[in-house]
Amino acid sequence: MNPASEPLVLVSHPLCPYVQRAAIVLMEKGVPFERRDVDLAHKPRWFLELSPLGKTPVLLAGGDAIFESAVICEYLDETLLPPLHPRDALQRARHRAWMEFGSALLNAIAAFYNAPDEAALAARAADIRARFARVEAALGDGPWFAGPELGLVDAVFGPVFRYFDVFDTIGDFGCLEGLPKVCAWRAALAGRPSVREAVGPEYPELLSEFLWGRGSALARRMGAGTPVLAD
Ligand SMILES: N[C@@H](CCC(=O)N[C@@H](CS)C(=O)NCC(=O)O)C(=O)O
Repeated sequence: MNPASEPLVLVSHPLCPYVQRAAIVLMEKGVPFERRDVDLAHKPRWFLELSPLGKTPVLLAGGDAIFESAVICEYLDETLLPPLHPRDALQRARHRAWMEFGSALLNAIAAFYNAPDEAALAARAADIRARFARVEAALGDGPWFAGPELGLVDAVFGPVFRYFDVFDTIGDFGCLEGLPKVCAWRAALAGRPSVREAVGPEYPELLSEFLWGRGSALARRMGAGTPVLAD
C-alpha cells in the first residue's frame, strides 16, 4: 500500500541526522520523494506552521504534516513495502528501544562536539565509547543490527556513524576502539546505497564548517591540527 498518490515531501536540513534516517527508510522502500531544505537559523513561516517544535524532519504525506523522525519512520514502515520492523511484537519493541538509544547517542555526540575544553572532550568521548560498548553487546553476526535483513535500527545508526568519518579526520578519540562488531556494522552501513545517498556530496565540508563554528575544544583541534577545511 502506498500512502500517497501525491509525491512525498521530506522537509529537511542538509546536516540533520534525523532527516537522514527518514531518507534512508524512503530509499529502502524505493519510493520517490522530494527533499525541501530549510534554513534552521532563519526558519521560514511556512515551516513553523508545519513543524510544531520547529525541527526537521517533517514529512508531508496525504495532505498532512508528520513530525518526529521515529514516528515518520514507523509511519513509512506501516504503509510502504517491504516491512523493515520485525513481525514479532517483542522483537519490534526491542528494535524501538535501540532506535531510542540511537537518538540518545546523537545527544552524546552533540555534547562531544560542543565540549568546552580538552577535559570535557575526553570525558564525552569516553561516554560515547561506553554507549557503543552497549551496542557491541547487543549486536549479532551482522551485517545488520538484526542479521541478514536491514531494519529501522540500521536507518538510525547510519547517520550516527557518519559523524565519525569527519571526527576521524580531526583526531583519534577512541570512541569505537576495541569494538569489532560495531566497526563492522559501521563499515556495512557506509557501503549501503541508501545510507550513502541520504546526504549530498557537500556533507563532509558542511559538517566541518558547522563543527568549526562551534568554537569548542573540537573546533580548536581542527584549527591546531590537520586543516580539515583546506582545499
Ligand atoms: N526528536 C526530533 C529531533 C529533531 C531535531 O533535533 N532536529 C534538529 C536538526 S538535526 C532541528 O530541527 N533543530 C532546530 C531547532 O531545534 O531549533 C526528531 O527525532 O525528529
